[in-house]
Amino acid sequence: MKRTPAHAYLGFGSNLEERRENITNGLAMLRESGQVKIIKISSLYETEPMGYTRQGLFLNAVALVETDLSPQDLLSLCKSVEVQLGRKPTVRWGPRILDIDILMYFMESGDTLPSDSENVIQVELDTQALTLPHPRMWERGFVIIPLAEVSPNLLMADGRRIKSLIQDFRMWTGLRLFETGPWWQEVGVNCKGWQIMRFAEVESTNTIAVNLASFGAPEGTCIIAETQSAGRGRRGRLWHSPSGGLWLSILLRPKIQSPDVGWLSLIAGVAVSSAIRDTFQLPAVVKWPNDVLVSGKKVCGILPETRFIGDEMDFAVVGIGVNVAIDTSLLPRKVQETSATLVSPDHPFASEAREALTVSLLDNFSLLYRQFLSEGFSGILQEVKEYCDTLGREVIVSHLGMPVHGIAVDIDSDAGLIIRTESGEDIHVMSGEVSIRVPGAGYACE
Ligand code: BT5
Repeated sequence: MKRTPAHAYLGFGSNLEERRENITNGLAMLRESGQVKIIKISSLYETEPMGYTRQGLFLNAVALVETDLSPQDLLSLCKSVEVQLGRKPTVRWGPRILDIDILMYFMESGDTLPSDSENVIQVELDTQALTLPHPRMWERGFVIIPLAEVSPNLLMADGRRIKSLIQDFRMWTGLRLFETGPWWQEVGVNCKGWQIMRFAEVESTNTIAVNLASFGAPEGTCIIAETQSAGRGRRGRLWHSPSGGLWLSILLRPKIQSPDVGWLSLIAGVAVSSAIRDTFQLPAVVKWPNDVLVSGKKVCGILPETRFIGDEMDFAVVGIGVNVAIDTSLLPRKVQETSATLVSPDHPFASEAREALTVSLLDNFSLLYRQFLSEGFSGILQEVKEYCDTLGREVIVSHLGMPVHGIAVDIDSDAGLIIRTESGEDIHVMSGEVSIRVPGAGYACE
């Protein structure tokens, strides 16, 4: 009888020469051995070295693989790949071309993945050559975060799911997202694909993304800046972007004809709200069409910009600004009254928290965007409605230059807001300034 293949998690690390290529070459060699099938790979993370710290930054990733090899034979294969790629003996935790560790190894009694706990047996080993599970993996953010990305539902010994560790911002110490997606396409697995470009200070991440798009940059390019000197809001308004916030722009190239981009703002709004809920356990909601609020205060603004050639969209840039850990006293007094930051800039893990939010946000955005492309806006409408706090509220929206007053009763299949006026007429508004009536206090938020 043919044995059901085992599953293993492998950790990859490289901090010498072409780090990214070292890891992709290692993955390709494992696959080409014919004895390892690569099922899923995490994003690439750049991490500060531990132990021997006078060396360059590492790139790390985790892969889930399927194999017929025993743990010992899998280890031999990994070590021979390291050697073929030029790894030389070095000090413990010293610089290396490529390190491949077996983190965990699961035997299956059925055709299941390790996150389905019932049919799997985790192999435990303690020999001189190999200890399983890897003895130090739980203390290492550069293992846990990518592992949680690959298998968020993996059960830990204490019964918790590994995804719960993502919210422990200490895990993100010394870690930042380097690249997701295309880096491992070469090894033959599909991906979700964000190519991250980081800047210290820019005028506006949207301006950079629009320029790159005009020069042919691909879908999935993502610009992140520490600060913006001329961040933009809608209609020429200023977006204040001190350090501590997440200021990013995503480049998309959907082949669609509708000139209206309300769906883009709403996808981004849901992706941000859901990421804030997961990462900070704060009750984030979408205020139609382009804000995210926590307890009535604006914590995020969204700015889509598009270019069409003829009837077809050439590109869309979605600018997203999130006040993750900003000093709100740097904002003008009036803006302070309507806005908030998710955590204080003095939070000991503020920058780690921002990194965790970024990864979660990009993951959510990918899922929603792909669903939108395959099913249209109606495919994500229900989720949008669940996050949209504007529904059921008394609002005033400026529509065709005139204020429309009524109750926001629904969102239509074009992402427009349906407002029922006092006379019972339903007016569909495509985008606009929404003021929400706070009982007993006039209209709030713009
Ligand atoms: C927005 O415009 O809310 C869209 C903001 C988009 C910002 C991102 S950051 C990355 C990317 N690059 C850019 O240059 N832009 C995007 P709007 O709905 O027009 O709201 C602008 C108004 O929000 C301003 O007039 C202020 O009242 C308020 N505001 C400005 N900065 C803020 C902040 N940091 N937090 C909260 N509110 C702010």
